[in-house]
Amino acid sequence: CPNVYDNTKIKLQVKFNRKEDKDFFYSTYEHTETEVEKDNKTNVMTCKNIKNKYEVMIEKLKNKKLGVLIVGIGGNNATTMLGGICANSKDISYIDTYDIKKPNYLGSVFLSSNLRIGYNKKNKEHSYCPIYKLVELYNPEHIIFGGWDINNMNLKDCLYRNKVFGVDFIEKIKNDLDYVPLKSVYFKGNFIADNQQLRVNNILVGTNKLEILEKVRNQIKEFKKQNNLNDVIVLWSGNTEKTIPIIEGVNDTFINILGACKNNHVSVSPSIIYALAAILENCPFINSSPQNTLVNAVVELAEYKNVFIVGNDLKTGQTKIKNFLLDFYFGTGLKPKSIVSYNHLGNNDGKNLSSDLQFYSKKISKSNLICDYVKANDNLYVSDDDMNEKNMRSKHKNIKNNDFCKGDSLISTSTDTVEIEKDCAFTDMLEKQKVNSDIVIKYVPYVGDDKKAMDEYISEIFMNGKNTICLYNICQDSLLASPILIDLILLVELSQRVYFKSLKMNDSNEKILCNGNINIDNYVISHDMVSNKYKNFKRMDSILYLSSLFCKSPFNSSVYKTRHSFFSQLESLLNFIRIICDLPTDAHLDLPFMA
Ligand code: NAI
Ligand code: DG6
Repeated sequence: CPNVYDNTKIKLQVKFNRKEDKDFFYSTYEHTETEVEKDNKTNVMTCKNIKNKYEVMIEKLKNKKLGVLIVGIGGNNATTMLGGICANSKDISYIDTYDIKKPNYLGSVFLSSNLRIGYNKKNKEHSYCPIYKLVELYNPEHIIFGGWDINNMNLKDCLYRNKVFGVDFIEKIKNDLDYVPLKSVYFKGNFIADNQQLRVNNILVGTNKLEILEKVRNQIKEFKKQNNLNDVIVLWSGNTEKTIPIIEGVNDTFINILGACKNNHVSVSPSIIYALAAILENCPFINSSPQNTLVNAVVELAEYKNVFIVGNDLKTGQTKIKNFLLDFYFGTGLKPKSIVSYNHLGNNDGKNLSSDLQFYSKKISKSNLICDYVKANDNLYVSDDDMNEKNMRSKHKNIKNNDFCKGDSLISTSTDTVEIEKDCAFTDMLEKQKVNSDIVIKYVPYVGDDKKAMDEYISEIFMNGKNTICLYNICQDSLLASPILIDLILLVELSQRVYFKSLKMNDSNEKILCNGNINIDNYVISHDMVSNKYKNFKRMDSILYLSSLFCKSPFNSSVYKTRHSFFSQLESLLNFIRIICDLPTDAHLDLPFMA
């Protein structure tokens, strides 16, 4: 897509007293974490405060050129994001039914929300500022976009097919989206629903999956070269795929998955091919869908190459509200007991999800949230424990399908017991049953992108009373999702320019993927790890946990467990911004007012 507009709306407007040179801004940060040890016999927790000092540097953007390759570029979310960015860039006016409208970036944390920077002594008021005025972000309107789709429809026609924007809007931007998607990765094997078959007319061919992987790498190289880009980010915005089985010797290590590609193993999905290709080309990979693309083999490669990976699934509507409602419940000492989430929609995403296997991936993703809250608030459920444990143990015996992860034949079933067992370890399952939770999604073509969502929350209140809250939400699904795609791109780009030096950093911890070169047949990856070290500074971990705010099912490393609290996800992102701007983190204590 041409992206030639010079837009200077996004620029720094806050002055700091921080060090800088021609390439970097510098700041320092002292972090205190409490190390907790619990004695299970006495139930006593011993706490020790651990301090660590960091030096931080952010690389200046200067003339950096960023490209983004979108998988599923003809889809609703992708074309909505591109149309929105284009309209903002051209600053068009358009008629929306009756009124004249201007474009905006509502729904993007980076481009529309404010952060508290401090306290204004004169006015005795808190001071707030849009994030993009505080930290140097890449202007989305300067990104060079390209991408793949299994359907070869030109994007300007996709805008009409997808039915998100009105006709006047489309007419004003469509020529800027004159682009035919690249040939794509498509494998038989129900990765996406059978009902998508009619779209498949634009695919790469090869004798095996390894050959296809190489072709995708070449497409990325070509895009980078043709557009003279410094960096490329690959974003999966394709249909939800089925959840693939985790198989030892196949997708557990990078070397094994290369072998699996070569042998055309049925579990290697298209999204895994894009992820591997991206990382091998040193491009971060974002998974905006729920499926488990980020298998251990992908993670291992990403960590080895120090390339960022982000997933899974966008937290846009129902789950976003669920997230902060759970903050409200648990934060105020209420006890959720039943959460039922229903929605129907009629876009192509809904059509794909009307197939059991793909629905299963989405269901898992939409259900994940509650587990962590329950674990962190175990004290609320003590009296329920006996009952639940008895119930679940007896159900557990009846589970027939609990080994789906080990085989290839994942079959979606309708009983909750089986689905829960498939998703969680037994202990998690117990946790989960403390709160009944169910997810229903129906495909109703007539409603198109205007998703209708209904939620019922029942919580226990004082003296065993009950409090029921029902929500009815009509939303334009793709308009909620697209700004989050922009945020993820901006976050990953920013994170690529941020380096930390910990005084306690231990360099000897670096992973070694293989000794020397990896050589599978004629496929050679040289051991040319691009070090992310710069003047002894290091980038953050490959698994970019700061993206949790934007993901329904935040993917995290085995070292750090995901924190599902919406408040803590938002604050961790904002504190990250504060740290790199040499501002103190916000403790949310209004001590200056007391002085
Ligand atoms: P969509 O169905 O409109 O677009 C997906 C596109 O991907 C289609 O154009 C399809 O042809 C293409 N595609 C499928 N497999 C491909 C492959 N292997 N290579 C290249 N292209 C491929 O779906 P939409 O609404 O854009 O959603 C995209 C994803 O984002 C879905 O997984 C959806 O569940 C997820 N999502 C959507 C949210 C929303 O609010 N709209 C929120 C959270 C996640
Ligand atoms: C129906 O649930 C379709 C899905 O793709 C959702 O629209 C999407 O995942 C958004 O989910 P949520 O729960 O954040 O509204």
